[in-house]
Amino acid sequence: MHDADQRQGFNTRAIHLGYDPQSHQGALVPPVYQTTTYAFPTVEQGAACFAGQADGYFYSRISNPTLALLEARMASLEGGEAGLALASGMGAITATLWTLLRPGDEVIVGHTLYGCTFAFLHHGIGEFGVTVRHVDLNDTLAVQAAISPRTRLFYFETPANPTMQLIDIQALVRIARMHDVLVVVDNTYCTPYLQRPLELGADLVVHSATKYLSGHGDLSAGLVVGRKALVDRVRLQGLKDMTGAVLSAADAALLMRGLKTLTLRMDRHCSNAQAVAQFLQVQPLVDVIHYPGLPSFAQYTLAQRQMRLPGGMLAFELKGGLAVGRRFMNALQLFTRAVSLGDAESLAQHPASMTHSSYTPEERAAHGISEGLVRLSVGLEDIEDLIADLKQALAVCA
Ligand code: 7XF
Repeated sequence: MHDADQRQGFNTRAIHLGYDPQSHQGALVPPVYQTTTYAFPTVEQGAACFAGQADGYFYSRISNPTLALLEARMASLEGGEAGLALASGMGAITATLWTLLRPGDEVIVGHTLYGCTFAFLHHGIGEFGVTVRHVDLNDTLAVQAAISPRTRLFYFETPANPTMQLIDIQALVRIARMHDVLVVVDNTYCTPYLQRPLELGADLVVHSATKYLSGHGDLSAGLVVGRKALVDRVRLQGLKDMTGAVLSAADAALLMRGLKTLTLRMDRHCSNAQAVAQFLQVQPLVDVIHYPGLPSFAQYTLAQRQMRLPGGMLAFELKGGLAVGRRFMNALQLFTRAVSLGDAESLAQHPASMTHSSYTPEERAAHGISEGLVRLSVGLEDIEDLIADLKQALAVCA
């Protein structure tokens, strides 16, 4: 019996939790339940499932045994009671917010957010009667001033995509508790290996599992983790009735394969990113660099306290702004010009024209996303080769 429990280590749980090969013909790797529907022994049993009076699978848009194993593993790794797998990060975010917010409600969100999350807030749920307020969530007075009796939740990324700004989760949770407000954290950049918001008091964590959790750029997935009562609501409203953003069982199985090597990959992402940041920091052409592992990073102390390691993402600006940034990116030979993050391959992208093009130029300026910002997702290649590529691309710009 390999059924790991919460006392076992992170890696052991990522590999074994919830699965006993002896219950599955000895198969080392869990079988994939490639089925949409489930046979009821009797009409009465089917009715009880639909009424929520009996446990059991009845339709894979709602639940599936392969997804259930993934959900149990992610719940354990995040330190939450329950998990929910969805078809994408946006599936997880939209299902969660559609479930928790109603017309007339207010939501307080971080200063900067991933472009499609921003678009969903302002052009999706914002057009259905929810008021969205961006606040500097590290400014306690500003947060308190923005709260009203209609405020239902705080929503943010830490580090934020693409600015790398951090939010002090514990400090914000303290304010949320005083006002009966839920705290929802997008933990995509960190994964539960680097940061566990639920242990700091957050109510729900959402993920784009398309990134580090799967880790190989070959699937789209999202996850929600937190208290069972909340996650059940997201499953039965946001997933089942509102978005239908169900993850395929085959992708759930691939995602579980990714989880088995999560900490090994994250350790390498972080050490490579640290070396890249230290290299870039001393280049004459680099104007400003944002990486939580640099002592010059404005929130270095918070990063040390809140994150196990500083992560694999960084952003920087070159002297000469957008024009030089473009020349630099076009000169890269090993870094791939692509959006997304957390893959084995190192990726470089331009937030203003790519991931954050759903902001208007005025909105980008107001939300701290400069037009010349270059974002790197540092991969798993040999660090000497990554540095050599950056060096030759900088030489082209000099
Ligand atoms: O729906 P997806 O799986 O692509 O996840 C959406 C999402 C949610 N939260 C954060 C912090 C994200 O970064 C993303 C997706 N970001 C990619 C990027 O920034 O490169 C998307 C490429 S347009």
